[in-house]
Amino acid sequence: MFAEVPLFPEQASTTAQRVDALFFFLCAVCGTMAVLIAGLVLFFAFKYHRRAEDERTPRITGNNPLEWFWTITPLFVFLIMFLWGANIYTSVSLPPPDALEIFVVGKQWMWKIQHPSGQREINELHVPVDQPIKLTLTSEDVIHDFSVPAFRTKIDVIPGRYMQIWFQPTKTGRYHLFCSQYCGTSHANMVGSVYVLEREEFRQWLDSQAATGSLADQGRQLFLKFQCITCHSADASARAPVLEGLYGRIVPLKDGRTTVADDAYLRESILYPEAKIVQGWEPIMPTFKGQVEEEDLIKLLAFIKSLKPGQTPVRNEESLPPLDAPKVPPGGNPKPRQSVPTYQPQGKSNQP
Ligand code: HEC
Ligand SMILES: [Cu+2]
Repeated sequence: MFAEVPLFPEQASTTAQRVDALFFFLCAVCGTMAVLIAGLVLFFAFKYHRRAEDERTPRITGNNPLEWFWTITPLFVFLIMFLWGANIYTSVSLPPPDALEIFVVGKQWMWKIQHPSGQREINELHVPVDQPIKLTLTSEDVIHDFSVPAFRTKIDVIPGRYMQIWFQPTKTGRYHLFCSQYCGTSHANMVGSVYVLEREEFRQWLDSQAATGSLADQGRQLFLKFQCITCHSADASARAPVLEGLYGRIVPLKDGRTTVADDAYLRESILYPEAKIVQGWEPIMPTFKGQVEEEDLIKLLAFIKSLKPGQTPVRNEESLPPLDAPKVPPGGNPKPRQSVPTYQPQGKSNQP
């Protein structure tokens, strides 16, 4: 039975070996010290035990060289552990610029994944091999923890925040995905699989999945649906700042501070617009908290991030058909419709 329980997960990412090396070092140091101390306790207990009723312990006033030795030596050993750990930590938190960004939303009790090209999955994550993958994660409810032991990837997923981690798979195959933070009744079911595919296979997989446009395209539709466009048009003299090229820029604020327009700032601007007011504008933007779900927020962000000069959509009102437009489309309707909605400037209606 125990033969099926792996003692150690596979090493399937570029960080796996580095994490394991540090782990074995920690185990070796702790193990050596534990054995050494336990051994010495036994040895001293035996060697120095009281042999006669009137035996007295000699007065020992200390040994400076010895004390220096056992203070400085552990200090160095701990510093090695710290620097080694900090080195691995920084390298897993700073994704390389060519990383493929995938979005993860944790929710009681599932993982919802969004690919930049619009494909979605639940409790499954398909990625290409030998490619750095950057995950941007958030939660819809409580704290979860995204953990793929084979990649030695593990990060808390916190509501209201974007967390980031990256990994580079080195082997194709299927690996376990866990939520490793107790998050409620069905926490144990919040598991899934990561499929690492050859690049070509991954492309085929993407093609085989239905996607209604890229994340940015879907975000564009939401931008129209939530009427952001009525204020954020392409006209800089309008009611709100133009959002083109905003991402990554330094934004001057009303109170004299500045901030970088990163993911967290965009998120805050939509959910808590009053938190940071852009210099030169009035705080008239309504909050979209409670209206925009986490997954939609990711799409809106993808849209704003991709928005280049000249790409702001045209406002709906500006594209109304002219008043004398034909009521029947060219080519004619097969059956005459009962009620054709017509534009009535006086506010009257011709509905029956
Ligand atoms: C009623 C008009 C209005 C609507 C609707 C509106 N906004 Fe705004 N928005 C503003 C104004 C005004 C500002 C600048 C003042 C501020 O920071 O709150 C702003 C600021 C922002 C900023 C920060 C801009 C910058 O230059 O730093 C973002 C991002 C943003 N809005 C996104 C959105 C999105 C997305 C929507 C739709 C879900 C939306 N807004 C809907 C008026 C609006
Ligand atoms: Cu969970």
